[in-house]
Amino acid sequence: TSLSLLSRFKGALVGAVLGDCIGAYFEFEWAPSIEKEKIVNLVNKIEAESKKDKKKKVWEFTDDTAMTRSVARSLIAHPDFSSVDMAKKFTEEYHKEPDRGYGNAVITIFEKLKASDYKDIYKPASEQFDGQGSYGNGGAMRISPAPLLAQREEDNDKITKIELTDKITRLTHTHRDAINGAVMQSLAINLALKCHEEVDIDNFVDTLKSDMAKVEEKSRSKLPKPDTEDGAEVEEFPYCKVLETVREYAKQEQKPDMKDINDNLGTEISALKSVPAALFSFLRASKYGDDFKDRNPFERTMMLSISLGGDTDTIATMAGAIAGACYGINVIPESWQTCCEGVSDAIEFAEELHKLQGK
Ligand code: F2R
Ligand code: MG
Ligand code: MG
Ligand code: MG
Repeated sequence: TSLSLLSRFKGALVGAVLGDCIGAYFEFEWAPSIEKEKIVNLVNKIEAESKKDKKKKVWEFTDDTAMTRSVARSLIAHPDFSSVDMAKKFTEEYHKEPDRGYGNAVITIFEKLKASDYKDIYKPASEQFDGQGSYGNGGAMRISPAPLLAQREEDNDKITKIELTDKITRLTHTHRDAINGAVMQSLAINLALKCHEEVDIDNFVDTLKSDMAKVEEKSRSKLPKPDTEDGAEVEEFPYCKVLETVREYAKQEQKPDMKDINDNLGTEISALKSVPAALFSFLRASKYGDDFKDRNPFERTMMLSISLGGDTDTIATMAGAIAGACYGINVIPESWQTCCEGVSDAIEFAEELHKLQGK
């Protein structure tokens, strides 16, 4: 039987929340990798906790989810996209709960937007880092509602999806790598919405690579070349290049070495060094059990993505969105859902976005 689109929408948004809440547990450690026992223990703890009637511990979401919720709410209220509304939602949410663990630089944008009374929405982001823009993964981490909404524009080919992602990302991130990372995450979610039970890794990577080749070709001429510290030559197609490494590690018979993943994909706060790790986690876990053999592919995606270390909440939120879009809500453990903050809202957003299909 084929999965309903609604189930996949719920899976994507709930997967994103769970990745953030569970992954955040290790973000402060900023470890090069997390031992599998630590992750198994945390998951066991969550599953035991869910059986409690009273005083259940709730794992809280961070900036990743705070911003995703604003993207969802804004797109639901304005399906044709309102930059002012979305910028306001980001800014108001930040001022309401500033302690969700936002990036150090992005908060300057919220201050400037508020002070300027939302006059020039795209200006503060373009001024970040002396005009270079942020290369952080803050655009990619929050993008999941966009490919769900843009699913309705299927006939319009991929342009709509890419443009919507671009406009949402630019509100805070104007660096080429941040924008293209958000685009790759968005396209990966869209592809996952169409996956069947068995994920074809080669086909997934090939499709993504051919789309990213067009995206990177376009930004070569349109977006400023990023500065390099030592004046070294800038890689013109960094996402296309890393996709080959993702393919290799996802497919190899042997369990990949964590150090290799860290060195060659990255688990950092930058988009270029975190979006590939999320995609790798999803693809690898679709085929191999590795350290988490007794778990289903969704659970394995989450556990593997956290075990990579570094920016764990963000890599897990991105991996969770892709896996959820692929496998749907029914494979996501009930116990995880009851112990994470913001799950019922995510389900509601999925329903609202689903209602907008065909409109
Ligand atoms: N902020 C966190 N976690 C704390 C990270 C501690 C870590 N040890 C560390 O700082 O290395 N998590 C949340 O932030 C990430 C999303 O960030 P976002 O929204 O992209 O924010 P921002 O401030 O724009 O960028 C993040 C940092 O990246 C560096 N950076 C970005 N662009 C740069 C540039 N052009 N030149 C130099 N540095 C740049 C800065 O340090 C920024 O502060 C997620 O992980 C989320 O969970
Ligand atoms: Mg976070
Ligand atoms: Mg920034
Ligand atoms: Mg993070």
